[in-house]
Amino acid sequence: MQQKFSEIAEIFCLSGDIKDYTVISNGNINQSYDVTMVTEEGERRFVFQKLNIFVFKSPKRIMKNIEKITTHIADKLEAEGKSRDGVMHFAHTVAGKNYYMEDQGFWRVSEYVPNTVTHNACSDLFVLRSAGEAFGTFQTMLSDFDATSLYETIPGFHDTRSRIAVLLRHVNEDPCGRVDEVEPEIARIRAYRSLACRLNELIDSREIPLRVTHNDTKINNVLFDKDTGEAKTVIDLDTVMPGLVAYDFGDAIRFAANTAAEDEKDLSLVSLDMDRFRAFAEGFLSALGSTLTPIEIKTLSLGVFTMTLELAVRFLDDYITGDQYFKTLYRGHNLVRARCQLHLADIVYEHLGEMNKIIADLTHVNF
Ligand code: GN1
Ligand code: MG
Repeated sequence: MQQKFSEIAEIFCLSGDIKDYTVISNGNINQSYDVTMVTEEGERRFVFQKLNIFVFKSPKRIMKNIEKITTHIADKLEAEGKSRDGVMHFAHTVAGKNYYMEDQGFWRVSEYVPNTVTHNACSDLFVLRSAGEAFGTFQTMLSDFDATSLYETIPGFHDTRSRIAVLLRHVNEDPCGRVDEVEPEIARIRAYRSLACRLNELIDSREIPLRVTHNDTKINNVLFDKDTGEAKTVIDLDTVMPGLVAYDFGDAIRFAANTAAEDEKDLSLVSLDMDRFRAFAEGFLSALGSTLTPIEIKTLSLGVFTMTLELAVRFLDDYITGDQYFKTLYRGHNLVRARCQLHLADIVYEHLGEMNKIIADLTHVNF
């Protein structure tokens, strides 16, 4: 790898030698490395990333989107006299490209934001409030961005209705002979189908507006200041596309308010921590609240349910089609993930009223 990284460093015009690197284990899709280089000015750290081109069929389009988004946000931060650390910065090749494509892969390099940490799980309410604010602010920053100028990098990414339809088609085809084993899960997904498609209906009837959203708001997609715990930078911009506020809110909660890991085998550990929910919601709504329409506010909790069920559907679909999409660490990993998310969806369903009450309380909107 060292040799490969030297080659890539040169292509991205980074001077100095590779000192060492570690594999970044966060993320279920791309391969990421934390690379330290020794330069004349001292040590510098970068994130070298190899994109998964099975998942991202048009990686150049992703990088085009990212260029536009980061420029837009950086210009705004600058105009407000704030630090550019709040937005990711990618290295460019001699030819001015923010990627390098070769036979074996598609590479990009971003600067490591100094003095930051990521969290895979977090019970610190200050950190969660700050994460909520960061994702809310990210959306505010892009509220005047021309959504039509973005490529839809994964068409139908959060189209829950079509995700379920695809799953059920694969259930009929049963390409790997794994369907027998998952009958109970499929029955539960069928039972939830109409509620899970409610957001689709609201989009169809134009009752709910599309905005530019992040679409992958796991808390480990935020960099936090090591000293203060405050959120500094939102990362992983691969899926920034038109979407619903409820997607970003929902995906964040299903990950951050779950008291267990996304792939926990012991389902008794899975629960929804309502203090964490409230903390994230407070931060998110403090950044976005006044710009949201009543219907957007009233569908935030539904977003939590929808995102949780949708991910169960995606993990289960990947399992029955042979584990090609998400990275897996062992046989059956996707099934474990699907069961965990489905169990969480049951819990979220039971908490819809309580979540709505908290959101009503924070926004003064009557439900
Ligand atoms: C993937 O790459 P990562 O881990 O940030 C996935 C998300 C899922 C998530 C589940 C492009 O995100 O949609 O919610 O795994 N990203 C893509 O952990 O499919
Ligand atoms: Mg990602």
